[in-house]
Amino acid sequence: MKIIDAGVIITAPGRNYVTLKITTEDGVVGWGDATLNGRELAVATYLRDHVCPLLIGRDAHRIEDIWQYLYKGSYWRRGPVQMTAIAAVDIALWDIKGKVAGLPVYQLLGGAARDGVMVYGHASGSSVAEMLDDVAAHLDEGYLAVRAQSAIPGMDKVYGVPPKDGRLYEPASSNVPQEETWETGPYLRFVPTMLGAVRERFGFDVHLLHDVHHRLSPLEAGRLGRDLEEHRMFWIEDPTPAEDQSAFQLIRQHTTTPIAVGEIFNSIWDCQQLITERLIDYVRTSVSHAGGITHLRRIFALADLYGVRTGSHGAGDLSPVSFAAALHVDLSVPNFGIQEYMGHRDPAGEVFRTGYKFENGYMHPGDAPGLGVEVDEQAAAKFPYDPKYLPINRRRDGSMHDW
Ligand code: EZ4
Ligand code: CO
Repeated sequence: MKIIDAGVIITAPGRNYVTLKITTEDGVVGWGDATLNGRELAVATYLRDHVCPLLIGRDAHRIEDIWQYLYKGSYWRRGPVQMTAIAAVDIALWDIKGKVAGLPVYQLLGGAARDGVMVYGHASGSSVAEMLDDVAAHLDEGYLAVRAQSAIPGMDKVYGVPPKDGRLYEPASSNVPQEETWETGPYLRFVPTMLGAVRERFGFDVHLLHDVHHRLSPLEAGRLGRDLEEHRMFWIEDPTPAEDQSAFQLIRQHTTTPIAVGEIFNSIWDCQQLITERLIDYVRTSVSHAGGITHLRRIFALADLYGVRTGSHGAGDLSPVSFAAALHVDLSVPNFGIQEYMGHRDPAGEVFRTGYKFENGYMHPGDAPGLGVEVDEQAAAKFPYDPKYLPINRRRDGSMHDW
């Protein structure tokens, strides 16, 4: 079944998304997500100029071979741009295979290993009281797991807390990155109290998560983990910049608070040491940034061997196409842990027609053949690309810090 067309759609229904459309000779269309927040056009160009021409005439059914052809064939391997591009192709080919088979993708992956996929939502506030109300709202909606982030006294802007004007907390609204100020001391002093307040009000039945967003040193992360032990966290996420994998040995020596890492990883090699030395508890690689369903399954299989569970990234900058793909993988792997679900704000729903469902804290991708998401190209054309950058962090002395 030959591929006869491959093209890229860039649209901004609320935020930027890059979508790959692959068409086969018998008219089957597959969709892939190629969105790399803040660097969207690099992936779009990589696909348009270097990948799409190579797809024409290839057999859409040979997913593994096409994956290897694009990965090994580029000579310059890995990196977020290439791996997001390969992911888009891979996701679109799984969509096609499902549509041709008349089966939802999770059935092709071995079928459902559970009835539903537990997701966590984002609760936040510009004060602890406001954050607690947001946790309550999530519990009312049925969530069993909630990530809590709050503004920190003495700090101007903090990751995970949206501005009052209803804008998203990332990306920045301007055409240069918004600058934020980071101070480790106030953060480390405040966070245990903030998360303790959640336990005080809601008890220990709700799964509680927190994203550190790569900002601490290994020793600081060990101290935070230790301070949070009494609050029995589901996890703390990205405690340190994780390209330094051996740093996690130090964190592990100091705390039993579970650690989740990997949303910015793009290959199995990025998490090899973390998994094989059991330095983390959850691997957060995503289907769209880590080489698609084909490569993500390989990472998750390695993780399973070492008792590491999955906890994939699912922020709003991953389009509904990759969110659906994530749910298919989540439903089918033995070592699923949890799935992040930030949702997509309208008008994203005008462009992406989804079939996945949320019920009582669990999600299901639905049973439509393929991924179960269709893209309305006419609607997409109404929302032109809108250049945006993620924010950056500086310390008070002006030096750059991890965001
Ligand atoms: O900052 O996806 O856990 N979720 C996150 C996200 C990331 C964004 C970056 O584009 O850390 O909110
Ligand atoms: Co994160």
